[in-house]
Amino acid sequence: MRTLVGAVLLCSLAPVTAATGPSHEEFRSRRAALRKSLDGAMVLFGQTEGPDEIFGFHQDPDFYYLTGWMEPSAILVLTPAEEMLFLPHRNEHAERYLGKRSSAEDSGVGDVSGFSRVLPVEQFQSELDRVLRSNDHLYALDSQRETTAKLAALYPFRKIQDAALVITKLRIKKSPAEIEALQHAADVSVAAHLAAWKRLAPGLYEYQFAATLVDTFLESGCEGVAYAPIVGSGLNGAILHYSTNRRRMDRGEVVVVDAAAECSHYASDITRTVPVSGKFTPRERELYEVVLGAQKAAIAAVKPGAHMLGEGNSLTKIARDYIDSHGKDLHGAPLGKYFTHGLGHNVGLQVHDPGYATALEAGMVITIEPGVYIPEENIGIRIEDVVLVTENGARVLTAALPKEPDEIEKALAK
Ligand SMILES: [Mn+2]
Repeated sequence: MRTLVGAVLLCSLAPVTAATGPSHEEFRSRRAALRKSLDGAMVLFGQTEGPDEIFGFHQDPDFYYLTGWMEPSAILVLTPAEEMLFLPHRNEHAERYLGKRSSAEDSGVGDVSGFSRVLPVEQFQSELDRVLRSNDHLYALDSQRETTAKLAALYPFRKIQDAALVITKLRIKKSPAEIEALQHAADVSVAAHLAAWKRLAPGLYEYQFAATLVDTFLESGCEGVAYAPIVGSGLNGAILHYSTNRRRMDRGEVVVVDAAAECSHYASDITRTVPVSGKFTPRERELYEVVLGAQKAAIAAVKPGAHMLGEGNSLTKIARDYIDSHGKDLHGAPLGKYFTHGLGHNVGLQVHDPGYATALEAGMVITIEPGVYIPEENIGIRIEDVVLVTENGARVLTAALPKEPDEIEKALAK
């Protein structure tokens, strides 16, 4: 009976988000991996409440990656030898608005947080003083300007190094649990595109298409969008980050749909370009085949050791060369100059997950998204998939969404 009461108490203390996403064990092993590569002390500040309670609390992604902690104003201290989570005291006034919070005094806080040492924030400075006696190097995030400036004021004779690269080196390679989460976000996003395709017809507004996408994300239990959905028909398709979504779509044009869900903190990122009437015109299909050929050529070259960028046989060069050697604009010029953005980026907790110039390694997850944008023809075409680099090649996490033009027309047929 006593255990039962204990379990019930713990449940009522647990933050809602503990039920989804990776386990405490996963976060603990991330910290263990980071501490192994650390040659000093690292201090990370969790997001504070901020002025933005209307749009909800968003944890700092690096802080989340290492802690899974979703309550505001926590601080993390890591050294090769130890790890500590600092929590603010209870604030009854704030809790009336925002719900119950954990504090270092709670009896079950170790189980709730996954940390064996949880201390009140008042002890942060004395504990940091202590660990710095045996650690020369101090790491903090350059991106957390205000708090890092305060640290620098506390320790004027220490050079504070940016923690970002150390953390990115871990974040860039996804664990099996992360790959599972990314696959789930991909699956929900694919289902959302298919649901929106079902209602696509001349006369539908871009925002109505977006509504079905977002509806599917939420119905599937995901938090929402990984980024503002882009539904760009006709000339809007040539605007790379168009998200106004106000236009009425018409026959004889294609719509660029770049939209994906965020589920249990992990993002996806998919683009498809589909004909509003259900059938590509011959010119649309011609241009579409060029982008598709470039995307397939780049995906076929994804493997450990390949490079995204560079003049050698990089994936970007493969895609650009393909676009430049297939198809022409209305003046007979090659199409490469209409491919006006990067070929892809890392995906993970963030849709644009941090990365750095390095050869691909197994476990990295990237997008491959060539496009051509020709305002003179009122057309943009982009095709984007999320790709996991495997030991000997690639696995396309978003492969379930058709991209062959015949398959798209079949899927759009009413
Ligand atoms: Mn993308």
